Formats: sequence, structure tokens, C-alpha cells
Amino acid sequence: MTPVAETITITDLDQLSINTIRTLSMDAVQQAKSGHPGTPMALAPLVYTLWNRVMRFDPQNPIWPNRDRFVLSNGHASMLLWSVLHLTRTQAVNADYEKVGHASVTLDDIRSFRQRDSKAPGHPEYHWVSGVETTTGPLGQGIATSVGMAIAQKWLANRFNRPGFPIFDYRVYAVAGDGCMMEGIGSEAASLAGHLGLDNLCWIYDNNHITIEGHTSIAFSEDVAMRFLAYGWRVLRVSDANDIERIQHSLEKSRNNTGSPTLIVLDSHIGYGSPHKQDTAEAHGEPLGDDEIRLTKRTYGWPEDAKFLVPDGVYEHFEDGIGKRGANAREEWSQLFEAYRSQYPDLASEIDHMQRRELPDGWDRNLPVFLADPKGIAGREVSGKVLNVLAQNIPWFLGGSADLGPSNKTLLTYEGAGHFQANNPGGKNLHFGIREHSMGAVLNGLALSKLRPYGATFFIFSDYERPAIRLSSLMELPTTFVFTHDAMGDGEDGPTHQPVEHLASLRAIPGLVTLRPGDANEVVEAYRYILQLRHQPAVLVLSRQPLPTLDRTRYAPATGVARGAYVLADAPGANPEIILIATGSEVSVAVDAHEKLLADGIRSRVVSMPSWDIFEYQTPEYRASVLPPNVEARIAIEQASTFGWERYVGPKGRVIGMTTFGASAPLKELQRKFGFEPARVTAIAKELLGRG
Ligand SMILES: Cc1ncc(C[n+]2csc(CCOP(=O)(O)OP(=O)(O)O)c2C)c(N)n1
Ligand SMILES: [Mg+2]
Repeated sequence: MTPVAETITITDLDQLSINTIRTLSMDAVQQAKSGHPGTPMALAPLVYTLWNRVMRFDPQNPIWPNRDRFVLSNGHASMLLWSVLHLTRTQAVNADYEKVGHASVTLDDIRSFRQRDSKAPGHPEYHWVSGVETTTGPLGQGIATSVGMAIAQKWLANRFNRPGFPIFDYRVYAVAGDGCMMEGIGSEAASLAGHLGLDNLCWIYDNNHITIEGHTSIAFSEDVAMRFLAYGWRVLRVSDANDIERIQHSLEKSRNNTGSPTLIVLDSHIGYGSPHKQDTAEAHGEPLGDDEIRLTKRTYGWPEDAKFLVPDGVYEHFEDGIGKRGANAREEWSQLFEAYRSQYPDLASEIDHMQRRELPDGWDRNLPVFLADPKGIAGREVSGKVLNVLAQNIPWFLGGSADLGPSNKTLLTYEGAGHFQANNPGGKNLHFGIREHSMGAVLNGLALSKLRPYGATFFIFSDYERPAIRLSSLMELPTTFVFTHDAMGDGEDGPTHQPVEHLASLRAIPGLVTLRPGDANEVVEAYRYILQLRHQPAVLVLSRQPLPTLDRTRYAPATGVARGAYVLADAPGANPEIILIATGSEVSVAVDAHEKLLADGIRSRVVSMPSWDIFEYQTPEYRASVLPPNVEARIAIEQASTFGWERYVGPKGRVIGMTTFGASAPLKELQRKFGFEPARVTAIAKELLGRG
């Protein structure tokens, strides 16, 4: 092995800083007895160069809006990030976006890497550690999210920059391993980024030929560089991951490149410097062991027995590099922004609102109200009208579909809405192509950039997007996932297109708000609720077919949506003996059944329950008022898996739902076949009450 110092012409402080990142990573993983030392050892020079020499990032203010973004898509290498956040003395920010004046990651955090409450957890976690731009760990998500961040920068620049005022001109860097390159989501995202010519985006591919099972030749033999050239990316190669001058040169080339994103293929050696573990899969995810650590430190010219050592001069070296450069850039930007504020107060105020995730005044003006109509209107149609209103009221509200715009009704059709393309970065209609998974991640990237994004596809394909939805919730982002064709409404398409288990599966994601509104006014109220969320994503599940618009002079107002479930129609004296609980298209089935039961002298109540999640946020008193514990005869009606409904119908209740896949037939016949008809509801109600 060539000693590090001979391979490159760097000053001692550069090398000292790089080896500090390496040894902190090795020591932390050893101490935790778990983690991933090899990649931080290999990529320390890259991360050092990017942070200390290239990135515009102010450690004193890690949320400065025009900072360069850094995404560690190979999240298992988190010690890279914890080391560099520590060495740059990046400050922590609290949830209200105010600086709180202490270090984001302390040396003690690193000493307790992966332990409870440590700010150096196993993988990068947005919202838990300041300086983390997005949560990573599920491979491929980070790079796909970075595409959303790059789209956001282009959009923000188009909206806000003015001659002499480059308010948004930041760049997005993402580091990815073989795993990110193998995952489909990475390919989808790269294809989209190439199409959009996102020249503000630079991915660095850690080409070490190692994954968990060994050499990549067992499963991965394509030419990645050629693939990216075909996507329309600029591809650069650095054949020695220790050559920080070449790394810097490539990063600068990427910065000066126009019209395409850049991939830097960086040939590296996992576990660099370890005499017995370098270039092996063991270096990926196991502690090196005390003996090997000693030998490796000897290779680095490091005191063998020192642990968690930050040599004199290293903090200062980062302070002289990224510290000064970042502070100057931010200071200049702040001055620029103050001048901008006096010249363009309205635009500046928009930026303020966005940063705090606040909505502009009048954000909900002109939202439609729908009058009673037995023929009704489809959930997706209403959604399309609402989206067009919201997008005009909220400048930074934008989105699109994964090629199903005409079916999802998500197209923004008002004058000037525009279509986002390389040559039209101000467009508010995004075209994701048939790439649901990366659409989800791109939405997250947009939301992380403080835009309010929505993305749509058929509900059945929420499966293709689910990992990104889950991360959205984990990150507490206000992202809106619009799904149409919510159940068997596209009957003839058959079981491949009929969701069954999807509601249950999304309801199971912690923090996610899932809503299935029952008529036009419930759709409007669902959007009104969603838009006011600042730290939660929402899933909106909408019908393809028209749903009767309920007569709200007769039944309770749709504002009840904001409570998750509400008494829509009640028994005389609000004294029910049976409760019908329904969502979406089954609400009107329940109402029909209810009217028949009343006519037969049965005291029924209908509860419209568009959202389990929101209902669970209500007080126990409210919940008991909607579902009184003493009324045990209950029927839930939902064209989806029965899974989970026991909690609301109780041991004596019944669920009219799905326990099989659907079938290919016209909707009416499917409703008959699977029993979503008022007559079945009334029959079961009478059976439950023993009045058959
Ligand atoms: C979607 C997903 N699948 C599987 C894993 C488990 N996993 C973590 S790291 C890894 C291997 C990654 O290899 P590579 O990206 O080359 O990283 P390196 O070992 O080179 O650092 C795997 C399979 C994961 N984190 N995410
Ligand atoms: Mg690898």
C-alpha cells in the first residue's frame, strides 16, 4: 500500500483533518460495537474536500436558505457526517428554526454513536440532528430526494431572483454507493434529472466495488458511467479517492457545467488503510477490532492508542476553510437579502412565509362549496378544482402526477400555471413520468426546500411510492400524496388495479394522515385540513366515480372532516341503537341504509370517518361522543381490507369490507358481488339488533 502522504501533494493540516474523520469513525464504530467504518475511511478525503474547500455552508447557521445542500445517500456511512458536523462545529437549531447556540454533534455524541439520545444516530436523521438535510439509510432515497432539492432550487431561482439579486443560487451534492446505483429509485431519479438538465446537481458515486455480500461482480456488471451518459449527465472520473486536488477540480468542473447534472465516479477502497480489511466486505459493516484499528492508525501515522482524538489545529483548519467561507457567503447573502427586501417586499415576505412553513393570507379564498346533488361529482374532479384554486392562492404550491394527470385530475389549467421543464423552471405542473417511487422522493426534496408539493398516481400504485411516503412521515414533512381510483371504481380494469390492503397499510405508518373523503365538500375540507399541517404528510384517497353530494342542510357540515370522524346523520334524540361507520364512496351507502333503518323504526346513526388518524388526535370525550361505548351494534363499511376495523366496531360489530382481491367487472356488479349495497347494510343491522 502506498502511504497516504506520498500519493498527493497536500498540506499536513489537510491530511490531519482527513485522518481525524477516519479515526473518529473507526473509534465510534468500535465503541458502539456496530456500524460501518469502511466507507467513512475511504470517503474522508471527499467529504473533507467538499466541505472544507467547496461547499457554501455556514456552520453557524445550518438553515440559511441559500446554503449548498449535502446529501449522504449511503446513509450507513453516517460517521462521515457526524465527524464533519462536529469538526466544523455546526450549530444546532431548534424545531422553531431559531438558533439555540450549542453544537449539533459533540464529541460525546460521537463517543455514544448509535446509543439512545445521541446526536450521532445510526443513520442521518433529518429533524433529529441539525445539519442533516434529509434522512437516509434506505438506499437510493437520498439521491432521489436530491433531485427534488435541485428542482426546488431551479424553481426558487426563477421565482425570486432578480437582476443583481441571486437570492437562490445554491447547489446540491449527493454521495452515493453501489447500493444507490443498483436501486431502481436511483435510476428513475437519474433519468428525470438528466431530462430536466439539472446542472445544479452533482452526485459522487463511491465506486468501491464492494457491497455486503462481497464484490459487486456477483450482481452488478453494467457500465455505470455509460448509463449516466445515456441519461444525459456529464460524467467525470477521479481514479484515486485520496487525490483531493483532483476531487476539488472535478467538483469545480461540475459547478461550472451548464445544461446537465454531473456524476463524479470516484474509485475508492473501502476500509482504506486497514492492512487486513481494506477492499473487503467486512470493512462495510463491522467494527475493525482493536488490533486492526491499531495497525490502521499506524498506517495513517496516528498515535495507535489515542481514541476520539482531534489533534490541535484541526478545528481551526475547518474554521479557516468552510467556517470563514460559509460565514462570508451568508453575511453577503443577508445583506443582499435586506436590500432585496426593501426593493421587493412582497417577494421577501413570501420567502419568510415559506421558511416558516406558513401560508399566505387568503390561502383558502375561493375554495368551492358544493350543493346537494344526488348524481354528484367524483372526488378526483373536486380535487382538480381545489388544486387549481390553491395553486393560485399559494405561489409555492405546486405538483403533478406520474403520467396520470388526465386521470388524477391534477393538472393546473389556469393561465400561466406552466409546465416545469429545463427551459421553463417556473412551471408549476411537474411531470414525473412513470416513476412513482422517485416522485415520492422528489416531493420530499421539494418539501425539504420549503415548497408545498403534491404528487399523484392511482391508489393501487401507492405501493410503488410507499418507501418515500414513509420517509416523508419520519421526516415530518408537509407533503401531499394524492391518490385517485381509490377502490373498485375502475371496475373493468380488474384486481391488478383495485386497491384492497392499501388503506390499512398507509394507516399503519406513524404520523401520516390518511384521508378518504366521502363527498365533494369533504374533499374540500380534507384539503383545508392538509394545507394547515406543517410537520405531517398527508395521503388523500379519492374516488374515480361520481359520489352523491350530501345535502348539508339535512346532514352535518363537512367541517367535521377536521375531527377525523363526525356524526353525519343521527337517530332521533341523538340516541342511536346502531352506528354505521363509513368512508369515501361508502358514506352514501351508509346514508341510504340509515334512511331505510329510520323508516323501519331503527335508531341508527351514521358516522363519516374520512381519517382514522385525525380521529385519534381528538379528546377521549369527543371520540366517545361520536362512538358512544354503550352502543355496541356497529357496522363499518369500506371498500377495502377489513384489517383493523375491529378497533372501531368492537367485538360485537361487523365489517363490510374486502377479504379477497377484487375482480374485473363493471362497478355496479362488483358492488353487488362484494356486498357494498344499502340492502346488505340494513340486513346486517337488523341481524345485529336481533330484529331480522
Ligand atoms: C433499500 C435498502 N436495501 C438494503 C439495505 C441494506 N444495506 C445497507 S448498506 C448495503 C450495501 C451497500 O453497498 P454500497 O452502497 O456499495 O455501500 P458500501 O458498502 O460500499 O459503503 C445494504 C444492502 C438498505 N440500507 N437499503
Ligand atoms: Mg460499495
